[in-house]
Amino acid sequence: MTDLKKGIQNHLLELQLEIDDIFAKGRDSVVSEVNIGQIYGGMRGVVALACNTSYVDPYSGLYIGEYTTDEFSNKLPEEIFFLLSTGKFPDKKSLLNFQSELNQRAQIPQYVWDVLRSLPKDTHPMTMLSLGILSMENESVFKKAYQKGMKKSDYWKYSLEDSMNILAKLPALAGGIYRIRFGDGHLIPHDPSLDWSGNLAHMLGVNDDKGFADLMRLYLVLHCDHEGGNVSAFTSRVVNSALSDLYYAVSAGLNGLAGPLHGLANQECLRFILEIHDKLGADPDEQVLRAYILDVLNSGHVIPGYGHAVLRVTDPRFTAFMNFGETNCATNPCFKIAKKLFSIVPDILMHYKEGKVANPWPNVDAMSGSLLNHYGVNEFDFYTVLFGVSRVMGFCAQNILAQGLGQPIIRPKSVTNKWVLERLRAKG
Ligand code: NMX
Ligand code: MLT
Repeated sequence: MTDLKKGIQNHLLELQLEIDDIFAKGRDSVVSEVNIGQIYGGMRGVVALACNTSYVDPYSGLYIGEYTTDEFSNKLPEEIFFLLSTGKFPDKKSLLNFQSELNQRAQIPQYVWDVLRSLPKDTHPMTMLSLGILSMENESVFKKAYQKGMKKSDYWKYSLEDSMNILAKLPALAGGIYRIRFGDGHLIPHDPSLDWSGNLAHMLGVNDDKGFADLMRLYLVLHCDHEGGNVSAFTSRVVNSALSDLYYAVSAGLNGLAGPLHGLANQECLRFILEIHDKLGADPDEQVLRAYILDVLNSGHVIPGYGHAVLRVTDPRFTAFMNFGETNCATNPCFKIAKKLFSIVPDILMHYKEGKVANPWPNVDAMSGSLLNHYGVNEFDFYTVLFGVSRVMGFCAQNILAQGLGQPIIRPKSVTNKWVLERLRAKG
């Protein structure tokens, strides 16, 4: 048994003991009330599911295990996947074994490229990523084992296998999508001497600058997971709870991530910054920029990269990216505009329409695109693919642990307006 599998098994035993203790103390205890506004308002703030990979504190941001964003942001993505799924960082030997496993499973079947090359030339890269994963669904070992009648207690082990096969292929899949969609279509071979993020940087074929490889590492760490309620992770979890294998569940999660209010804000931020650069110049006057931002808001559009459903402070992931930019591309025009927006937008959002925006501060997307642009990845339609490569780690870890804990199909109750009205009448 690999160190990763052993680590997950031990983590599941620990988590199960915690859950047994919680149930013994108060299985019927109420932790959250749901009001009518929340039923119609996206369940905002409703505590309705357990997720033990990560947690988002509204005032201190993302924790993975006990580690703050600042404490884990210097790690390798492979170490992060270990932490998400086992609750601990790997030792050196376990890390090397994991990286070797990923290298052995990195080869993508030719039919995947045939599918992707058959698509219209202007297909969105997120469509290509979701489809690329789904096209391999027939490789699922979970599905084959389920059809043979495997025990429920083994589900997570086969989902771990599917996870390893999917994660291993993501750098080549993302690199190939970039080369097919934006380049000469020539695929750059996987380099077994490079780690997971190093291979992604390599197979994009954009920039062999060490700074770009460092950015890819940081990028794949910071986007990995964001507790269980974000659209992409929650979608993936709900789909996998029906025992749809991880190829279906990962593809579904990526489809959620492709939304402009979620992962696609990643690309929309750079589009926004480039429009400012084109219309107002590289160093716009503050008052002119304020007027521009208000025009965007008054036209009914959101300011991409700002706001959050849970956070009520500047996203620590934004801060990590900004610190990277200060060190590596402080004079880049897009980076400077992104910084200027950071000095202006929160104040505007705080006061706009009596402060209707619950969180006026930047989220993970407000800075990341400017850094990619600096290193020559100018096709911002591709940016969310990088977000997706990282987020698949969270999808896989959350679903492996949920299966290992025997969590059932997710199926909350919906009600009609009629039901709500009758409820209100009964309350008088
Ligand atoms: N610009 C303009 N208006 C905003 C913004 C923003 N950045 N954020 C929220 N609002 C509006 C929101 O549209 C709503 O308006 P209305 O009542 O007219 O529909 C009002 O403020 C209240 O919304 P909130 O409760 O503050 O935000 P909610 O929790 O509903 O949504 C987001 C959270 C992240 C979807 C929202 O802040 C947003 O649309 N941000 C811009 C898009 C973005 O950056 N998304 C990426 C999030 C992170 N990620 O990677 O997924
Ligand atoms: C994420 O990383 O998923 C985003 O910040 C959105 C969220 O947490 O809802």
